[in-house]
This record gives sequence, C-alpha cells and structure tokens, in this order.
Amino acid sequence: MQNRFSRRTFARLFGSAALAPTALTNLAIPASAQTAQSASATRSFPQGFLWGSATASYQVEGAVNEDGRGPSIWDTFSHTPGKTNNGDTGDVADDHYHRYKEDVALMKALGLKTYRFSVAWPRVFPQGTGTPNPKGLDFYNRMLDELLAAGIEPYCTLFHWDLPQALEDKGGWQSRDTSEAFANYAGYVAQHLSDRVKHFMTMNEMSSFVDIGYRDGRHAPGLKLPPAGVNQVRHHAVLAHGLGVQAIRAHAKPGTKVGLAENASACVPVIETPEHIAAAAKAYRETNAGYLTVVMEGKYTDAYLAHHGAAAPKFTAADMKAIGSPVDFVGLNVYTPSYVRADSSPAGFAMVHPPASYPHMMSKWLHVGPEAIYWSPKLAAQLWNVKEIYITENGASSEDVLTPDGHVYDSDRVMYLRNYLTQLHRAVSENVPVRGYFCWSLMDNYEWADGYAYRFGIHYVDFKTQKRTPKMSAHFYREVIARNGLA
Ligand code: PNW
Repeated sequence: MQNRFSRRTFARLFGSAALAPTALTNLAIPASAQTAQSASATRSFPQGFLWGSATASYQVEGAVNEDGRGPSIWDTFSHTPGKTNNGDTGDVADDHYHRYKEDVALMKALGLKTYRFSVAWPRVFPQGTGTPNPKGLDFYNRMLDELLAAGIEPYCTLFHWDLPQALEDKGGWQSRDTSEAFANYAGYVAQHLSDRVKHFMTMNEMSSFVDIGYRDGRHAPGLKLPPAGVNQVRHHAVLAHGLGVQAIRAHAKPGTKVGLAENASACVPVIETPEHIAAAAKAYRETNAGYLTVVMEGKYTDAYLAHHGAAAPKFTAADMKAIGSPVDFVGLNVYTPSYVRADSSPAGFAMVHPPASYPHMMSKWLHVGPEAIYWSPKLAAQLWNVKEIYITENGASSEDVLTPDGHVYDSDRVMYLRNYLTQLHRAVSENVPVRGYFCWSLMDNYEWADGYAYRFGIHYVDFKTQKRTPKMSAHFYREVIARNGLA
C-alpha cells in the first residue's frame, strides 16, 4: 500500500519521465561539483579499483538440456513440487546461454572493469567425473572471448552450488569422493581457461550451500542431516576448496591467482569502542570457524571442536594441510550484519539478535547494515594478514516495478548501495586491502528457492520476453564507476 501510494505521489509531483534513464544519462554535472569532487580525494576509490558485477551459472544460464549438460541437484530440487516459490526452476532463467553477447554489452555500457561468473560443473563433466564434455567448456570460451573483446576482466567461480546430480546420487558432499572430484574438475577448467582467466574462486558461499542445503533443507539437495552429518559435509566442502587450490596451481598458467568467495558472517561491533571491536574480532574467528577460519588457519578452532564434541568432523592431518593451502586472495560476499557485543562469558563475546523491527530488504534475511562491508574485510585482513580482498557480492532484493514507460525507480536499492559503498570507502581509506567490488547482480535472475519474484538485479528482466532494462541503480552504479567514487 505504502509503496503504491508513494509511487503515485512521486508521479504526481514529478511526472513519470522526470527520472527517465535518458535524463539521468544526460544529467549534466555542474562544473562546480566536478571541481569539488576532484578536489576532495576523500570520496574517491584508489586508482585501478575494480568495479564489477556478479552472476552464477544456474541463476542466469538456462539451456539446461543443451550441448550435453548433465543434470544438477538444482534441476532435481527445483522440479520437485513444493520446493521453490511458485515452482520456479532455472530451466530458462535469463537465457544467458544464448544471450551472453547482449549481456556483455550491458556490462560494457555500465563501464564494468570486471565480471564474476561461475562455470557449471555439469556442463563440463556431465557425470561429475570421467570424460569431459568439450561443448560445455565451449560456451565459456565464447563468453570469455566476448568479455575480453569488451575490455572486461573475468573472475571465475568454479562451484556456485550446481553439483552434478550423478555425484549426489553417490552421496554428494556427504562423500569425500566429491571433494576429489571437485579438485579434478577445478584443475581441468583452470588448465583450459587460465590463458584468459587470472583469478579463480574455488567455492561460492560454502556456509550457504552446506547449512541451507544439508542442514535446513531449504536449498538443494534438500536434506536435514543431523549435526555430525552436517559437520562432515562442511569438512568435505573446505577439503574440496583446499584440494581445488592445489589442483588449480598444478594445472593453471603461472601467475594465476586462486581464492574463494565466502559469506563470512560479517561481525559488526554494536558500538565502536575498543572492547566491542575486540569482541567482534573474536566472534568473526569463531562464527566462521567451520569455513573461512579453517581455510585461513588450516585447523579447526578449539572452541569449534569442543562445541561439536562427538559430532565434530572426522579428518586427517593431510586433510588439514590441504584445507590450509595458502590462497592469493579472499573474496567476501557481504549482505547482512551480525551484531556483536563484548560480554564476560569465556568466549568474550555475544551475538546480538536484532529485534523484529530491524529494517530489511525484500528478502527478510537481508538486514540493512552498511557497516558489515567495513568490518568484514577489516577483520579478515587483521586476523589473517590478508593482502588482497574482493567484495565478491553485495546487493539487495527489491519489489521492483517496471513503469508503463519502461523505468524502474529502485530507490531502496540505490539507498542500500550508496550506504554500503560509503562504508567500503571508509575501509579502503584506512588501507584495508580491498581491490574490487562485485555488485550482485548484473540482472534479475533465479533467486534459488525464492524463484524469480525476488529481484537482485541492477537490470530489470522481463522473464516473458527476456528484455533487460537498466534500473535507476544501474545508472547510479555507472556514475560511481565513471567517477571511481561517490560523487
Ligand atoms: C548469495 N542468507 O546467497 C549467493 O551467492 C547468490 O547466489 C544469491 O543469489 C545472493 O547471495 C542473494 O541471495 C545467499 O540467507 C543466500 O543469509 C542466502 C543468504 C545469504 C546469501
């Protein structure tokens, strides 16, 4: 109701064309503002900062039965009645498999310096292991050539949740064999793409696919394992990452960098005092103990093992060595803040659960907390001496409305991005080594179990016609990129 009212009011006051993209495009920057901007370095990002955008294979590609692709667990899950909002599947998604040229053109128009995409494992190895399918890799070859011709640097994720169904049938991430199969696949892709891709990420958000898919059952494969099972799946995920790092190093061209993209819980001190900041650092290490912390330290924290007791994962010393393989960079996906306060418990911190009134975006889990993007990289750099960090995802879902004359005035997303980028600017100003930022997402896409109703794109997609329309947030982002800062 309130949304409808404010849109109507907006149109009455300003007319629906007042903020038309063309008007924004041609919006002249007064000379005084330009001078002020260049004079005040405080609003600029470092030269060469990589402005990007991200997508993932199953969320955008479609073409699930083409060129020899095998089924993934998301095909199975999304086709199971009752598992996804509205029964939505990724069968067509953004049809990016056929429209990648148009999508690279959108990126070019935005001025993107870089683009993060993921390779679909079941396109390359339809059965997960065994004989590769050359036609699967061909798609990425075509797409990469298009990107490079547009002057956009590719960042490649190897696993963004679309596990080959054939591997799930043999136990999936509950089986250690899947970690080995991943390393084999990762080495193969790195060998074939590292002439053009210089940055590979092994995994996207291990914490999401394990916890939501194997513990909560809300994502593929829809399991609700008991704690010991979940902890073992988690162990196989970090092991796959570590073996993947080794395989990529063994097969990629020299100079190829390897990392991961993790949504480490972004611990934010409730009040920025030394004791709450120290508590946030402890919380960052412990709340991420099964994922980023074990990857960075090569061992589970004492508190993690003690907390899980008999349900703790089973592992060997060789596993731990692989898991702790040094990475060249860390990617952090940042959305929701996790507030922390100091307390007198042995752990020295407590999580602050936000009240029901805490503001969120359309996705109820997506609490608005711009400081998350300041503290997450700052704490990671501080705890593990990381020298190269990327914000591999940040963005927001909105109840976007396409006006009859073809505009999307997503002021909530613009507000969200502006506030998060302001905090990111704060981090880089303090020399936190964040080298780039990837907005999630380039375009509306298949938002997993939430289907197509939850839109994260800065381009609106009409899923009937596949027409892409830049939203107001795309115009905002293009201005940020052009200025290399927040004007
Ligand atoms: C990430 N949570 O997922 C994924 O990497 C993307 O594929 C996804 O589309 C995007 O963020 C937006 O959701 C998340 O519940 C899913 O906290 C769920 C959560 C966080 C991230």
